[in-house]
Amino acid sequence: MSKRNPVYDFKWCPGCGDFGVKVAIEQALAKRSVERSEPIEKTAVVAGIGCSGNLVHMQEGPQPFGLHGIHGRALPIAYGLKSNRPDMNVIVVSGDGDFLSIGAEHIGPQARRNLDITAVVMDNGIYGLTKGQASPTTELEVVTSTTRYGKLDDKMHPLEVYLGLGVGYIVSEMSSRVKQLGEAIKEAMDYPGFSIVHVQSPCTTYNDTYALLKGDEKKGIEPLAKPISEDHDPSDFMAAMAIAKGRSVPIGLLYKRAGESVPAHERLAQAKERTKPRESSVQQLLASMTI
Ligand SMILES: Cc1ncc(C[n+]2csc(CCOP(=O)(O)OP(=O)(O)O)c2C)c(N)n1
Ligand code: SF4
Ligand SMILES: [Mg+2]
Repeated sequence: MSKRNPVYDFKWCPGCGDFGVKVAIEQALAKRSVERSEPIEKTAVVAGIGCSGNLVHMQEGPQPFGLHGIHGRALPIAYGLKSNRPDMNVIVVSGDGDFLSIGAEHIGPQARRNLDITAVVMDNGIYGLTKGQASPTTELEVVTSTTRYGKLDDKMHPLEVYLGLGVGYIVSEMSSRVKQLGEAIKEAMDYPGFSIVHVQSPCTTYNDTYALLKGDEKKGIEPLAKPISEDHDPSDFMAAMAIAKGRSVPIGLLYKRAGESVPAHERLAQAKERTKPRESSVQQLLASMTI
């Protein structure tokens, strides 16, 4: 396909942060395509369910392959795809509910496996598609349709979670910084292993955090989003954790694990070179049977 999906009639609300993420992904893919002389069809975008996941249908211009899966299962689908087609560039697009609530159990295994994909997580601190329920990243005490007395669970801090689960490459960005976000996604795709680009992508309908993130001088609001200091060494795990635990929303490359990153499919290829597969006990039993 060379045009966006003509039959999927979905529209983001005016001002939705996901517009910026869409353009950033288009820019990142276009740049990758030129740099590697690689057709755009060498990329597949695997989407979860949510306004964010609908990005897979909204892309304009030359189209990557798109797979729209089930809620919370974008990572296992990406795992299946990448395992069978390691030559493909695989991106996951997901929301805070999709990735960090129903789908959270998949982050750790893929991080330890070092699956060579890039997950772009659009965090709006709410379930947007289903009309405004609390998500793991909704602030404590916020009233939503599922938290009528205010949210009672503490807010999750995704960057700390990613670090703790062993993700090797972590970027924190904002949807309104389209050019920088596009560059960050492109670099994350170049990383040979599991990378996450966590994007603050405000929901203008149910949780409009633009003023909080960017600040508002007239209202005396200090911006919550602050660029990571140029002195920061992304290979310093403890420094990355200290930034992640800070009060502000860091912007930039938070963490890149030191040393060589050997992705899952290369680990398997290397293991096959090194060792012969051992027969299972069932195979041994069958071999010993005389009929
Ligand atoms: C198994 C299952 N449970 C629940 C739903 C309903 N559902 C669809 S999207 C969604 C939440 C989406 O939130 P998020 O991932 O933050 O995406 P957003 O819409 O905010 O971008 C839920 C609960 C579903 N589709 N499937
Ligand atoms: S409901 Fe929120 S997340 Fe969904 S399209 Fe509208 S603004 Fe975007
Ligand atoms: Mg959301």
